[in-house]
Amino acid sequence: MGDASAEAQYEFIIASKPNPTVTLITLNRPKALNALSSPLFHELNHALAQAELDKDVGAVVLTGSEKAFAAGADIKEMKDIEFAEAYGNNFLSHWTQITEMKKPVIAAVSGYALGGGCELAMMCDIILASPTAKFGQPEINLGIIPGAGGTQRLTHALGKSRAMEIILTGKNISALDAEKWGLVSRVVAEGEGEVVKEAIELAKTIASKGRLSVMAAKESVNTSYELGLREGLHFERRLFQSLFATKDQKEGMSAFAEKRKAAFTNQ
Ligand code: CO8
Repeated sequence: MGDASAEAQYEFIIASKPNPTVTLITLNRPKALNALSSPLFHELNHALAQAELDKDVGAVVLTGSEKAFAAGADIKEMKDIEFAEAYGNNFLSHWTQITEMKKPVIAAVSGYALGGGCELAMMCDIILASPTAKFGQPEINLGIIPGAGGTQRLTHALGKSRAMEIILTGKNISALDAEKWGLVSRVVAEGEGEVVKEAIELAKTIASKGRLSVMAAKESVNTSYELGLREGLHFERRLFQSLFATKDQKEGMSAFAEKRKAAFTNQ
């Protein structure tokens, strides 16, 4: 069921709760193929902050339309920006708030995920793709380079040679190649709304786990991007040990021993 009060307050996105434990955020600028603008990010950041605060919510799904997850940053909004303004106001700096989320965010991608759209999907924790999904970093065709992680996250996902080819030519990656190359975790079945349905199911599954261990797992996986193996393993071990201070660890292990389903309380 959609949450009508949440839907009413935004112009460029729709926020709803298809399940009490899941927030669904839908980018909603259909005429501009969900081109990402500053006002849109303002709303997105607000909806994400609400989801982070909502005690019932355990995971977030971010999606677009059937035709476009997002066709990039809004070129018309950007085209006249001068260096002094871009640099002086740290242009795009508030577009990455999604990476600060403690709760997992799943991108459900149909159609175009280009430029900033591809980068936004890559800022999420898991990407599910519909067979129509097309990923790419076409910035080179506009005389710029990716500005919100494309040269970094795509290279981590695909390796140097493939990332170079994609970024230097601006050509798109099909859903099947994205799956084969590890950019997305899987391509779902064909059909309108299928990828969102799958993403909501996945979000519900994650939300049914203990919140503290989900957050710790997300933090630990993300740390593997930042640290070398030795420091990463050390960080993981310390987080692992700290979870023995939680009630959820006692409950999870007792439930296993007593052959019953764990009732996590997120404490
Ligand atoms: N910005 C502004 N408007 C756009 C954008 C965009 N990125 N993409 C599409 N639109 C608009 C079109 O101008 C058009 O508007 P109108 O009807 O008023 O002419 C409408 O959406 C429909 O688009 P098309 O008619 O072009 O639709 P097609 O189906 O023919 O083509 C494409 C679809 C191939 C996706 C095509 O629209 C396209 O190439 N779009 C631009 C893709 C692109 O270059 N993206 C990269 C932008 S630069 C960028 O993202 C920098 C990243 C910065 C960091 C972001 C942080 C998250």
